[in-house]
Amino acid sequence: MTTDPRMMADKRDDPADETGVITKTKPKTQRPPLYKVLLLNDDYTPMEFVVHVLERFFGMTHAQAFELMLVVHKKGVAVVGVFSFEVAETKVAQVMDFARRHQHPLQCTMEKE
Ligand code: TYC
Repeated sequence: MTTDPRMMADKRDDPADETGVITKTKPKTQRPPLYKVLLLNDDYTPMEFVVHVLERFFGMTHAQAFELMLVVHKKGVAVVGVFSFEVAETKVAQVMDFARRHQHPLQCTMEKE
């Protein structure tokens, strides 16, 4: 801070000048958008396969995975995780590829939160 007139190019630095009322600028930090990864129910994929998927690709314990599998089974769909775009895209691709290789119709999608 200065009161020397030769140094007062910026009005915000002058305590006597009240014409420039903007005293602070808000730093606008941009958070990256998040994406929900959804698992959909179907009539054919075995429950144990879904439990395995949730353990393998979403880091859940067997108990967590079993509980969430039942939510999908009963309600039709559930959010299994929230990630950045790239991580969500990778999870969806991993699940879809794993299900396809085992010839199960399990569907996994993503949507912006
Ligand atoms: N509904 C399936 C069954 O009864 C189990 C299942 C659960 C399938 C969750 C998909 O995302 C799913 N075998």
